[in-house]
Formats: sequence, C-alpha cells, structure tokens
Amino acid sequence: MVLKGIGGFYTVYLEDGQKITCTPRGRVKKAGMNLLAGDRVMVDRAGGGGTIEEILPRRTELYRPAIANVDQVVIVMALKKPDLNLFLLDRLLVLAEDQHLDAPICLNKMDLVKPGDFREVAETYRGIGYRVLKSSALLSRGIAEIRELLRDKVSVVAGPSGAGKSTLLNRLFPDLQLKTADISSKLKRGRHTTRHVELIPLDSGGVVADTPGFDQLKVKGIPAANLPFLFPEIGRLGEECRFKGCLHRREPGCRVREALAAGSLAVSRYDNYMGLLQEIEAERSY
Ligand SMILES: Nc1nc2c(ncn2[C@@H]2O[C@H](COP(=O)(O)OP(=O)(O)O)[C@@H](O)[C@H]2O)c(=O)[nH]1
Ligand SMILES: [Mg+2]
Ligand SMILES: [Zn+2]
Repeated sequence: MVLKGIGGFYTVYLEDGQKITCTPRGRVKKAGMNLLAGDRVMVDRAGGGGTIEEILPRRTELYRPAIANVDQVVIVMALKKPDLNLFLLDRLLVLAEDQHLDAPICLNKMDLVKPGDFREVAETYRGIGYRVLKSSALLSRGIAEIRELLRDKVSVVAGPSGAGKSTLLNRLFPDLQLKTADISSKLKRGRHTTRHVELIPLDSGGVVADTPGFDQLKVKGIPAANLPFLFPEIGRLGEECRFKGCLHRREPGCRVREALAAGSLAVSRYDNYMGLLQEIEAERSY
C-alpha cells in the first residue's frame, strides 16, 4: 500500500511490514493514473530497489484529501473549545454518506463538559445508526475504543481545526509525534499544522491519515434530489411521503414534517438538512 508520495517517490508499505521507497514503472505513469496514498500496488524488488508495476483497482477514491481505498472517516468534534457545531458535523456526515463511507463520530474534550451534558446529542446520532464515542485526549479516555475502531481499516480522521485530532492520534500512537496546535503556535506557523497526505500504519493493523481541518469542504456537486438520502433517517421517512421526490419543505403529506412535529426527528437534523439544501440550490443559480 502506498503511504505517501513526494516528488515522484512513493513510500510503499509491504505485507511484511517493511517500508520502502519506490518509483513507478514508465507504463504506470503513461496510463495516466495518479498514484494516491492508499493505492494498493504490485512492486518489483529486483535489484534491491522498488518499482511499482501495477496499481490495483480502487474501491473508493477521496479527493480532499486525495486517498484511495478509504473505509471510514472518523469525525472528531470537540464538545467545547471550539463549541460543538452540529451543522459542521452534519455536513461532514453528508460528505461521508455521499462517498458511501462509514462515519463513526468521536466527541472529544469530554473533560471540558459535565458528564451527561451531551447525552441527547449522542443518542440522536446513535438512533440514526452512527457509532458515537466520547473521548478526552487530555485524560486519555476513550482511547482503547478508538484504537479498536481503526483496526485493519483505512481511516481518515476529519473534523474542525482544534478538535483534537492530532492530539488523539498522538495518544494512540505515542511515537507518531504529530504536530499539534500548541507546538505550532510556539513556532508561529499558524493553526493548519498538518499538510501533506500521509497514511500511518498502526501496530494493531490498518492505516490512518490525519488531515487538516475539513471546514472548507463544500457539498458541491450533490444534486438536491439526493440530499434527503444522505440524512439516512430523513431518507427512510421520505419513502412514505405522498409525493415521490418530496424535498420535505412544505409539500403536503410529508412524513418528514410529520415526524418533526411529533418530535421523532431531531430539529437540528431537519434544520441542517434545510440549510444544506439551500446551499445546494444557491450553488445552482450561479
Ligand atoms: N481539554 C482538552 N484539550 C484537548 C483535548 N484534545 C486536544 N486538546 C487541545 O486542543 C488543542 C488542539 O488540538 P489539536 O490536536 O492540534 O487539534 P486538531 O487541529 O484537531 O489536530 C490543543 O491545544 C490540544 O492540547 C482534550 O481531550 N481535552
Ligand atoms: Mg491537527
Ligand atoms: Zn417529505
């Protein structure tokens, strides 16, 4: 598996755990396929070097960050500092759903809130079918669960800047030494401390990529008609709306609005659905 590529040189993680630097054979380059981190490749080791002979078919392909074969996006959100932003959480979930990726949610900095403060939020997302973990990188809480979550998978860690992504990964794998906000502010290098894409192999199996904040990610290119299905509970409810293609605004016989009125659909989820719908429609009118 390709872990990273810099200037035409690729670090390839072999099945026996070795990491070697490889260059692609001419015909791999000619095929016009850009090698991505996460690509599974066939390597020729004749002569002691490493030549990438073939890129195996990709199961999935993410663009930002550019990583192939991702299984899941672990969404890390702080409960405080910065305050939990459910609109951003739902946006990340929509992007993950659109790519057919699992998206476990990790609510970090639980040490900054009272126990039980965010129970309702956790229950809402569990009710939809998402895995929800709570953690504190500061107190090393929830670390074992996260390690288990990452086992044998290709994972991308996403979430707003400052949520604690790098700190959590450093807790998981102490020899990682990823830069965190504290260190970077000392170096006066701004807050976006994580730059290039690199998959890090885990002792327990699997690889993980730390990413810079996903805050700029747009829901660009998602057709309005698909959006309801990217909120799984809204998609399910919508199957019983009176009109096919109901967008759950003011249409008569809308089961989604009924569920909202009855309190069985979270108000924040509906509001965020409407917010993203508006964003998509504004995009189209440019
Ligand atoms: N109180 C508290 N602070 C944390 C926790 N996790 C991270 N931090 C702090 O939050 C800041 C941002 O962390 P960082 O890992 O750089 O965030 P990233 O931008 O998501 O990678 C740093 O000052 C960390 O020390 C936590 O669980 N509790
Ligand atoms: Mg970071
Ligand atoms: Zn409807």
